Amino acid sequence: MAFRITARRLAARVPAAAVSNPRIDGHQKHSRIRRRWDRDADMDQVDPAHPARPAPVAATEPRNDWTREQIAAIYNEPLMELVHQASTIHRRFHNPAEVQLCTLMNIKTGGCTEDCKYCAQSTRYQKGTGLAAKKVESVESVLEAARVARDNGSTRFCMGAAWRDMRGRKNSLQNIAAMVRGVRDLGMEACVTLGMIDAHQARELKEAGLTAYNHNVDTSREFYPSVISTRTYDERLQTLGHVRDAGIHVCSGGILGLGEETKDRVGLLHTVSTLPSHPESFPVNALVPIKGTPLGDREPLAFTEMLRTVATARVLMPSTIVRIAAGRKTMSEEKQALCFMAGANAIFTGEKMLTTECNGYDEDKEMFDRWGLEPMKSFEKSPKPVA
Ligand code: SAM
Ligand code: DTB
Ligand code: SF4
Repeated sequence: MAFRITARRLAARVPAAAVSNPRIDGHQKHSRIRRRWDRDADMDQVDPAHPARPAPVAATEPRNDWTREQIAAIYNEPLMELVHQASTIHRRFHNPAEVQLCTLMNIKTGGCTEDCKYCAQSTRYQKGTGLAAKKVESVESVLEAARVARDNGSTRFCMGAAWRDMRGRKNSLQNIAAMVRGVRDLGMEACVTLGMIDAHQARELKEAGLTAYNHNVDTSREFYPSVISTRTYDERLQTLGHVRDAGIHVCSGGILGLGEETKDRVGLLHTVSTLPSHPESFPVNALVPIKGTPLGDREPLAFTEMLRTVATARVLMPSTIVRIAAGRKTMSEEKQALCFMAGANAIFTGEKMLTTECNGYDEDKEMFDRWGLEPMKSFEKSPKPVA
């Protein structure tokens, strides 16, 4: 069972009417938050605003039976309360000082047949983006970049290719298997993102030693068709199933700021947190608007939505690594710190994402020093603190 509901916790329940009056005045609202904070101190309560659900802050193990209503209730908590709860859970499941450093390399730039409206690498928008397609990088050049990443403290190397899928790419897959083996020989975790793969391809990657496969569901099932028409949500989920069945860690997250609504961010969180096993990694991308793509002129997402998504992910999937992915370059250090406080514990570092800029190694080292953060060790997270 995911939660231990004790008599003491049930006794802590206050009448719902006392806390759910929408006309509650400022002072009462304040003391409501305080009362809940007081009780959180011993992490032993039922959420009075939602007595049907035990407060997730008491979680001692992951669960995957969340409803959309429960997720929306968590997402819409008063923000400081949500961050506090996420932070409390984060400390129970992880060492809060540790943040995983991951470096990304585009091993096949541009020329993609898909129509993802946010993407610089789709051929559909090539006239506007001006991005030329390139050939696949050589194994040597990839391993050289991985060595630089390792020497700068990265423990995971992620290789991305602008492909719809791996059909008819037998040679490329063999090349990529060699890259994976080389990265693993450097003592790093290896991740790839190559579009859709089948069960056989997943097994081949597993045999090469692949640690994780990145394949984002991106948004809610409902909003997805307004962003991508060339492949379905279910096809995305099928690939995730092949990855999981092959014994490879699943890295699947989303992209925010596409024009979606709160219910779509809740839908995204619902999809990943109700998979049979949670993804080991959940990347949160904020749209980097690319000139020439259909979403090139979108206004930036409010940071509070990013923070709510990070914090809610931490509450729903307590063991998962929550990764701040695209969009970090334009976030202030203080905003990033708030995300770390709310449970984010991985970043991409090292000058370049796929086609856009990333925060550099030195810049991130300095930030870590200022905030008392340290790079997560590969494979062996420090023992988690005892609750
Ligand atoms: N082609 C593969 C695929 O689509 O799975 C792998 C690469 S794709 C670029 C990986 C992810 O990067 C996307 O699913 C999306 O979440 C994110 N991404 C791509 N372009 C982005 C942008 N302009 N801003 C933010 N995130 C972006
Ligand atoms: C993920 O979720 N984000 C990364 C990684 N996985 C492959 C990619 C972000 C791409 C940002 C836009 C670009 O650089 O083109
Ligand atoms: Fe292709 Fe991936 Fe870009 Fe979509 S996100 S256009 S599949 S490279």
